[in-house]
Amino acid sequence: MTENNIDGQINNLRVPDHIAIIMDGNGRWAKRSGQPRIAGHKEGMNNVKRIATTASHLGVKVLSLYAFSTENWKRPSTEVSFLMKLPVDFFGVFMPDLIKENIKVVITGFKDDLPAKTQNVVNKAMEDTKDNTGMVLNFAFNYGGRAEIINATKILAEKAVAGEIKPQDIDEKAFSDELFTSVLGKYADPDLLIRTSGEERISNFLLWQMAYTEMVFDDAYWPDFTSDNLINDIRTFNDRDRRFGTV
Ligand code: V07
Repeated sequence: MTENNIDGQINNLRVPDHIAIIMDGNGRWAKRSGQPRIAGHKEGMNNVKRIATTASHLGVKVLSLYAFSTENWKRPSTEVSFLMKLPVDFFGVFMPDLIKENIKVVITGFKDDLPAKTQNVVNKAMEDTKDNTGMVLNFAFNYGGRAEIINATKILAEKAVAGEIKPQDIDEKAFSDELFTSVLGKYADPDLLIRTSGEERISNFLLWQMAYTEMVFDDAYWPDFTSDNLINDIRTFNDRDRRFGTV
């Protein structure tokens, strides 16, 4: 945890190392002002940059954002196509800011199932930022918690069949090593999950990794979620007692 006191404005804020966010409410944000859903997604994308910048300045080590779930393919095809272009827009507009902020981009999810163009763009973004030493911006993209667990299980089963691992050697460490989040090293498990827009569910995000995560549900729609919301939610987190099942 990083102690933060930016210019004396943010006193005694203990900033969690890994914050995960379910960016919900983009469609409702658009509907509220009579706009199509995609207008909400676009504004939501702009907010990713604002919140990532704030998190980086606060000293967050990993910011994980749930961008697209393995279930989202069931949405209307026009919306899916639009969403698949958002990473292209995002890096097209914000790559210079990410470089300036020393942010490293990682993608966790089933990347191979993405359209080729989207894959190329995200691979290039990871490549262009791989030597950055600041905050890790982790996009959970075509991600699903159960699918991730099954994927890890298959890998371990294949290793067992190939004689590379003994079933009795499968422990929490061996299992975590096969999850997408293993690239996050010691920060693989979020300390704090924030879900915007008032819904109080995990919705198949980071199931294994959230065993001990504190959850804060914020009523703001994602496009309206500001740095002040983030700081308030961190304060809520700070006010809770984390005991990891001990007394
Ligand atoms: C998406 C904007 C944020 C609110 C949630 C719905 C819409 C950024 C990305 C993104 C993903 C991968 C990547 C770089 C950027 C994104 C989707 C939707 C599918 F490498 N925002 N955003 N991807 N929205």
